[in-house]
Amino acid sequence: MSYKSDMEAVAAKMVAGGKGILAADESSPTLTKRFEALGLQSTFETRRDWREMLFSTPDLSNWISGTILFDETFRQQTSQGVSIPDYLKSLDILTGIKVDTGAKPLPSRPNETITEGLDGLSQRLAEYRSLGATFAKWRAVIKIEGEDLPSRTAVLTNAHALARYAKLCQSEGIVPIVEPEVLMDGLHSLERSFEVTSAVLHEVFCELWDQEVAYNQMVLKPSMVISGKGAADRATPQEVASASVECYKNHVPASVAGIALLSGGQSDVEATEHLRLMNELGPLPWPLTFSYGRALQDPAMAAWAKETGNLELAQSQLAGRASANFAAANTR
Ligand code: 5MM
Repeated sequence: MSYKSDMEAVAAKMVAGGKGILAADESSPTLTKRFEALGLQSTFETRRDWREMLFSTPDLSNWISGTILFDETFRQQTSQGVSIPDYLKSLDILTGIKVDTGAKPLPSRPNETITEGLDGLSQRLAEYRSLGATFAKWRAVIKIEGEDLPSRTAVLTNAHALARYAKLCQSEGIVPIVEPEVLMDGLHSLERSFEVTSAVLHEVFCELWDQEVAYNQMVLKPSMVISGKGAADRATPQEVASASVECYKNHVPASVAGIALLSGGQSDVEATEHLRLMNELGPLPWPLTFSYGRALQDPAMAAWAKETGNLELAQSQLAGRASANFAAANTR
């Protein structure tokens, strides 16, 4: 059975009109860490309540085309007893699912990781599709440290796994989000970030090509080209925008359905400003939008911690970030 036209339509919808993707796919340990830092309790129910609050934000689908879920949320029901994928569908929001099983130490390179999750992936994708998923996500994590990291081994193995995942997704009728994240942790310069992000995107697209992944049926979720968090002379927002766009233009084929950036630990305001400045450099070969996690959710989580159960307070924070990023992605 050919899913080609369905996947083209889903990929186009994910990035259409400046809408973006809400990355709400924190694994339970990660969400627990974020909750506990704010004094919130993390249980099966409290995680469900938090996510239901996010998804039920009034008018969310004006700015958000889809949301990425962790398996736990995917199988949960709203307080009204509706499955989360069905609930999102009723709101005209596409359901995505994180299918990697995490970044694990890379044998022989203990300071670097390889993202795992390929075993049994076809079967898992078929099940997710039958339950309402239309797209998936897999995140590779690349660390910069001096001139030694990342190693070529880390870049090549992660690029290969990303492409294996993407091809399996397309064989099962699911649009892959391909997420090679170059971490912004560290002291590195903008130039080093440019060099590493270029090398990573180059290898990722070589692998995607070799494994015959259809570019118009996928969305790329890259990190920005940005100075390390601890760098002495951090690049300006304008420099980040120019370097990022130059890097993507060099390495991302124009037929890719779209680019949806990750925020990677930037502040919410900074992530929006970078997106705006990049779109100002257009016209670009692909729609350039957002797939933020922390940069969309952080202010809402702070409000939720302050007054848990006050939906309006937290939802107004999410609406504020989502609409600001929508506006940034529509900058011409
Ligand atoms: C939402 O966080 C995702 C990762 O969660 P785990 O570490 O628990 O697996 C992550 O992949 C996220 O989707 C992207 O990194 C984008 O999130 P940010 O916060 O970087 O925009």
